[in-house]
Amino acid sequence: MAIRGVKARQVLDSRGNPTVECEITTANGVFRSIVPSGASTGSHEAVELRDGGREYRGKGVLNAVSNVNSIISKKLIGRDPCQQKEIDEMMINLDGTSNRSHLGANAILSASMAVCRAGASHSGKSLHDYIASLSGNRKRALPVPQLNVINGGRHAGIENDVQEHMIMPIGAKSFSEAMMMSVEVYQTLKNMLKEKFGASATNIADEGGFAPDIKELHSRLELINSAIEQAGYSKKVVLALDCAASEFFDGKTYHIREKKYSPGELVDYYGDLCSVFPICSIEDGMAEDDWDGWIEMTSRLKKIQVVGDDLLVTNTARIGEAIRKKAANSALIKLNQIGTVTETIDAVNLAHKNSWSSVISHRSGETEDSFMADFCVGVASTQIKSGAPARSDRIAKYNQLLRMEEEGIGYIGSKIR
Ligand code: 2PG
Ligand code: MG
Repeated sequence: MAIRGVKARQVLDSRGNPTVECEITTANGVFRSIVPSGASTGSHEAVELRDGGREYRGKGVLNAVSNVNSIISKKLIGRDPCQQKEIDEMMINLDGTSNRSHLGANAILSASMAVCRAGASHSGKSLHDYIASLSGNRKRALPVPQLNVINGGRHAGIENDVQEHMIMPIGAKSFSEAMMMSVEVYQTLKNMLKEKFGASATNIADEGGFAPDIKELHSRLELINSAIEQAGYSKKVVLALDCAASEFFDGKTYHIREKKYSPGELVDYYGDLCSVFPICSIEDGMAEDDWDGWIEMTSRLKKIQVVGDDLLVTNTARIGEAIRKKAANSALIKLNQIGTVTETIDAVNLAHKNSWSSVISHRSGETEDSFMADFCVGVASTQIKSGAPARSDRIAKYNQLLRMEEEGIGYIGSKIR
């Protein structure tokens, strides 16, 4: 049951940018994986290798592809794909840097995920059951989705603004009911936007959500909340934000559109929003290195989930530091922020051991690969963030969870923390 072949190629992501696909061949068949790519990336993330130069405006990944085909493949062929941990460690050592800048996190992750799929097959398990065995998790539940219905910031070409306005169907009884409620809210919102601002307000951005140019955050939340009410799901569907605040922090002051906030004033502002709207989670409310801002936000907004994305970058050292400093109470998890399946599992386990929640997340540049949906159930994360209920790059993950529901796996519902 050894790995017989390793082949990477350059394919495209949902924004038309090149990305790495890797195929691992064993006696059981061909196992494939594709790496996603972010836009509002944290500066502490593992390095995504890009070629530079003229082709694809510098965004080609042929060097990363060649690193898989000529360097990584030599070390993988002949190995047992069930040795995920040893294989990931081997690739980390082969790279030899702390941020994967030699081989590229995109090269390493493509192989790591494809090996994981091959390992699942050779263990005779589904991918999520196999990931559960790798992570030592015995629980099975389907996560609450965080669906980004209004896209802002970098994902919609709007400067100095909150990036993601999400809905969370915590009151559903099953994952399929959760998706039905979310779709109904999304389509109600679409009609409301069209009536109020005209059809162009329903144009969509990178993560499948609408991108209306509505200046006030308050007004955007009011609209989403009215859509929830009109669809008949008050209290069953609640709100969440990803502010991506590193994008509007100048080192001292936060700038949301033309308003300015000190870190303390920004916490006041979030607190006011939470008292008016049913917001249960705020991600990246503070910038990636504003540790004092994070500590203040976590201590003052005790009732909500305070999620670190750019702050933590799926890195156990940063998650450990945030746990010690009480700088968040939840970790956003992205496989390509760190570069291997094993390190991502370690990041989730560290969060859970310290009574933090975790949210498994897509990137704004996505693909048809639904690995993260199996990963989410495998590691027992209570939430998944995969964009709006629109566009196949987003829907692929939700559809994979709908398939898992047929195995009799229940819905986590309101027990997200
Ligand atoms: C985020 C992600 C995904 P990006 O900030 O959480 O929504 O965006 O992939 O652009 O970093
Ligand atoms: Mg984020």
